[in-house]
Amino acid sequence: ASPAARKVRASDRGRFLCVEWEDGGESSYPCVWLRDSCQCPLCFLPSAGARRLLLQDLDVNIVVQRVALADGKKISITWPDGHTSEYEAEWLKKRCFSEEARAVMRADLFLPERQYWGSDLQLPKIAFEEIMCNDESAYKWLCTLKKVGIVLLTGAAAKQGELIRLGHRIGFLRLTFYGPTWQVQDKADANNVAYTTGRLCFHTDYPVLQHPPGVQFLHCIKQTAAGGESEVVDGFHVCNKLKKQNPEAYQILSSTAVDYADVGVDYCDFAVHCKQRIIDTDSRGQAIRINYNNATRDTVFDIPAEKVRPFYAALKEFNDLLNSTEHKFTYKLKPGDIVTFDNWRVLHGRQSYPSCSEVTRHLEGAYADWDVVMSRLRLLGKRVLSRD
Ligand code: OGA
Ligand code: NM2
Ligand code: ZN
Ligand code: ZN
Repeated sequence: ASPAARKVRASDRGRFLCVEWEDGGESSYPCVWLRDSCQCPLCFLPSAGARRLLLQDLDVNIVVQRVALADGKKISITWPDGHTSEYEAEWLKKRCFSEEARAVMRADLFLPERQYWGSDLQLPKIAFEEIMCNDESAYKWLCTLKKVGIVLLTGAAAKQGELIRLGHRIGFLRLTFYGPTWQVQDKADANNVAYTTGRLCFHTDYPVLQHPPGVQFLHCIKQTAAGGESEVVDGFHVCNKLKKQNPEAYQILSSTAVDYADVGVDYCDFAVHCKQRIIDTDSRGQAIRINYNNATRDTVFDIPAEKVRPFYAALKEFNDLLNSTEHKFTYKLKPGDIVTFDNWRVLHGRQSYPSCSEVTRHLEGAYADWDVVMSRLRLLGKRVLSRD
């Protein structure tokens, strides 16, 4: 139950609307935003939840002419040209511009909470069929995926096609040059190092794409007796450690544009090239995406020669931290397991296994975008927590 408004008034010569709430709080709204956010049918298309008002028709210096409050619930404004706008108190309260209110709104929409982990990871596990048919379980799965960065789904059938079903559960999968889903197994003339029996050092998938897939699914269909163990590490946690331990290395990795290349044929022929910083940061210097696959890092390196050796020194330091026993977690997938993880945060690898004329290990893989996963998470949250 949101509090009702006690009093409304214009302030700063009509540039702001001030709302006093029944609980004693006060909120101040810039008039240009109020006019821009008018919910009337001329200014807003409810069926699309979208603004019809054009920016060219918005006066950034607009002031209110008259304000009124009806039973604490409805605030109406008359503008100088005679247009009127109405706002629900609850709607306004949610959009309060105070630091605290914005932090609540932000947390609600983007669930930014992170739980860092190292070798002590308690790998979260949920039954695959549970998340497929139960909304509460699906909500728990995606919340944990966002917060921890990794969840193991167990008990899927040990055959191809389960990831297509999982894709339908969230919405849709991300198509790439390796196909809608892809088969990780030892292949003749492999077009990717993943399709050999070799060791894969810690990497994120597909940094060669401008917008690398946010979420990755690996479904174990067949597992080799010897070798083939999986490794994961919390890249964001390691970034925090690197920043403390060697700020210069962190600075180099978060500013140097590294060339990536992937050329070949799979779903169709491809020649993909891209520049990525290995550690992508937000405006406050916090890591928000790791873009690192040593296999697809190009031999073309478009930086001045004198910066090359310091770059490698920084990368080595990062690589050493990723591989420290304190940070990495090792496990082995069983047929029917589906590991789901944040490909922007969690780096993954696998140990090598003996090559053999028949296929002894087979994973089916797929990607999804964070936009799609977060969308499903919000919808499940609304239903499960029965908010609005
Ligand atoms: C990959 C990969 C892991 C594995 O295909 O990119 O990381 O266990 N595979 O084979
Ligand atoms: N596969 C597994 O960045 C990469 O090349 C990761 C992608 C081939 C789809 C591997
Ligand atoms: Zn309007
Ligand atoms: Zn991979």
